[in-house]
Amino acid sequence: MSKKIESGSTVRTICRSCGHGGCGVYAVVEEGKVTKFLPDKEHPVSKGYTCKKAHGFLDLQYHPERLLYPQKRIGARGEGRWERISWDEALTLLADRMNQFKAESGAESVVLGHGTGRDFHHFVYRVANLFGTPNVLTPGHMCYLPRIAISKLMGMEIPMVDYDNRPQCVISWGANHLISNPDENKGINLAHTLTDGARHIIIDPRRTKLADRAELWLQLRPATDAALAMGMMKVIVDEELYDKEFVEKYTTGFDRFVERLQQFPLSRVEQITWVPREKIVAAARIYATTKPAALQWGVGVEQNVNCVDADRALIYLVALTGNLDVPGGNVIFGLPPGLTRAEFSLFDKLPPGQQAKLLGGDKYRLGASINRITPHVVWDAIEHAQPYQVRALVVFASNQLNARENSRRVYDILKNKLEFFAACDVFPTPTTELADLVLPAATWLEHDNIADYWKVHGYVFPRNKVVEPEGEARCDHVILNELGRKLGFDEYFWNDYYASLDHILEPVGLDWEQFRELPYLQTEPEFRKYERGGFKSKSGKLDFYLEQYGEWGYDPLPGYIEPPESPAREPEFIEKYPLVLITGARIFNYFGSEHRQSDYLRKSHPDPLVEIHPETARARGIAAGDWVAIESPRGKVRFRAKLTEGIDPRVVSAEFGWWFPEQDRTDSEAQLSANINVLTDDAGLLDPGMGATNLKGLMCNVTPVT
Ligand SMILES: Nc1nc2c(c(=O)[nH]1)N[C@H]1C(S)=C(S)[C@@H](COP(=O)(O)OP(=O)(O)OC[C@H]3O[C@@H](n4cnc5c(=O)[nH]c(N)nc54)[C@H](O)[C@@H]3O)O[C@H]1N2
Ligand SMILES: Nc1nc2c(c(=O)[nH]1)N[C@H]1C(S)=C(S)[C@@H](COP(=O)(O)OP(=O)(O)OC[C@H]3O[C@@H](n4cnc5c(=O)[nH]c(N)nc54)[C@H](O)[C@@H]3O)O[C@H]1N2
Ligand SMILES: [Mo]
Repeated sequence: MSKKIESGSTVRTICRSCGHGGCGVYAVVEEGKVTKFLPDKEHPVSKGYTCKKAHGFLDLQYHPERLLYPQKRIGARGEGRWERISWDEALTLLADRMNQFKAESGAESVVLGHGTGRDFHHFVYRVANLFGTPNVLTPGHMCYLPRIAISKLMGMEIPMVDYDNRPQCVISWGANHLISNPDENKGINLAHTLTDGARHIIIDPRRTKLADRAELWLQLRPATDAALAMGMMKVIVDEELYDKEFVEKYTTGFDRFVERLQQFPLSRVEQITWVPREKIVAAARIYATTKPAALQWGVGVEQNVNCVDADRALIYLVALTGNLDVPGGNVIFGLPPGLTRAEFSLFDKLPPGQQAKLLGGDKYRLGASINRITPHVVWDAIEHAQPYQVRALVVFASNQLNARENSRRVYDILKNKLEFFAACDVFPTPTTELADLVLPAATWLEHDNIADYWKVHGYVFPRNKVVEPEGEARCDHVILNELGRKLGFDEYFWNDYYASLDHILEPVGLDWEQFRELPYLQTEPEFRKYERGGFKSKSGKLDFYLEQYGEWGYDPLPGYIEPPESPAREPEFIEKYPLVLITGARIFNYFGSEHRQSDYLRKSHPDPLVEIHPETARARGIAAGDWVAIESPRGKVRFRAKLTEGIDPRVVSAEFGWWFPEQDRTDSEAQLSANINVLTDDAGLLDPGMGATNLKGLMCNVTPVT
């Protein structure tokens, strides 16, 4: 049972204003309402840090436009006419439609979905697996899951930075952790590590806040990270700066890998990446010779056609320099034994034969190995019944129209092609406006949960409920638990949500009431585990040459290919789209497409911004603050110019997540006018194994808006 919150009390919890969560906070409650947040100085991951998104969340929590009741569409889709219905009606309708599609077209014709990592996804998979659909649509094809998938294929979990044992050198590689703070680790841990004197190298096309203080800033051309990593490793091997003992004892395929490195002489790497060779050599030497050194990478590296090659090259770089699973390097952490969400997800309950129907499973084999799909396979199935007809999409916490590539295609599909669309969200959005059924989700302040950071640090926290839900909002877990029962899987769901928390905690000998009183559970990290158990690969070692990748029809060794749109394209194309475009470098005030409703946060960042070099702007007659049009072969959007010397004159960088809650949500042209995914593509040449899309390093033009 949840505890009654006394007026004027504080509740210790974990801020999830950033979906990934979070910073330890004390929420102050006065007369039943949260009034402020105080930092939890004892929190071992956030260490007393919180940001303005916590405060801004108060605007969201009590915002008059929050979704508070289930709603059914009346009239045409996207017309904005709704009928309030009861929860029982809503869930009965949803379950009936799902069962109807299953009976008529197979369970695979229903696609479930979720957005970025939140703490209820295991419930989505539990429902999907029992229901019988292998298809769950997520952003995992180009966000973090590629790292997880390739690490798995190499026989390990993803190696993450161990800030607690103070790296002496950190590379921030396509990761801007002071801004994208809640991702994997907290920015505060990087900040403390630097204050303590660690050397710092930044690999980023943009001069981020720390770049001036960093020892080295490599301003590479977007989407060329794989080539840069290969170039650095060539230096490290040529100069014999690598950990020979590690290579000899714990790896296979090194010879073939070294042969591949010969394709990356510095002259070529310099030409591909635009990074002067002296800097490549300097970065390689510093990283290889400063011990321990940590490599913090982000989606800057993954959101392009070279995604998996960059990811595996970076893992090899860590391993080659003796920084894998050592204190202060990149460590393979674990959760407390037994607390695994994978088991809760019941992948073993997916009926026989259904896994083979995973959309895109025969093409994007690495994605399929961890049950992830790239969106175009779902759109193709809806639009062309290829390889079969998808009829329904049931999505939790995902603003599909904003976050998915090629938004105009997504709009057309959701509005005109999809038979049934249900969306569960905290707010009405341009996406929920296209749904047939809308379910109101409770916020993180309104329910208890077990927070495991989904990026494993070895910590698991109780995330305590602070206030009762507004209106009839329900937390996603409760909704999914009820949906599971409505679908007829009573055996696997619970009468009471708290029983599901008890179920998860049972292997550690606790129930929720006991767990909620604890600060956290922690598994002490163990280091150099490969010395005892090897790697979980066929060879028991870390393979530089991935046989399985070859068998799937991909390159067994990392390499580099030019993005489908790049400065190397034919002159007619370059004339129209001369600038390299980055979409979606993170914004401090906002998380994804959220928070635009908060006056407090919006005040200091009211408009969508595109970063342009002053020279590039001048040549186009653009002044700081002007509205400009950004155009790609998919369409055109309108942003405000932010001039900065911190970007290459050949590159521009536009924010993602923009829509306008203050404007009519059913006015699709207004809502798409600053949606950067109008410019990105969902298909064409993608990362071969994962289907990662080109969100960084595509081509565009920028012109003044008259
Ligand atoms: N061009 C471009 N596109 C990108 C990216 C990029 O860098 N560039 N980044 C990509 C990445 S890395 C990711 S992870 C995705 C993110 O993809 P999504 O997670 O789909 O992103 P959001 O648009 O933020 O949608 C989140 C929605 O969840 C709602 N919400 C918030 N909390 C809750 C809750 O507790 N329950 C429910 N039911 N709803 C909630 C919010 O109101 C919001 O509408 O976007 C991807 N898209
Ligand atoms: N404030 C805030 N925090 C967030 C989010 C948010 O929306 N707002 N979103 C969350 C999510 S879903 C995610 S996935 C993470 C992402 O967080 P990060 O992994 O840090 O990703 P980004 O901010 O997209 O990009 C990081 C840096 O990569 C650079 N970059 C762009 N293209 C390239 C390239 O081709 N190569 C290299 N090396 N660098 C490149 C960008 O300039 C940027 O400075 O942040 C999470 N945290
Ligand atoms: Mo993400």
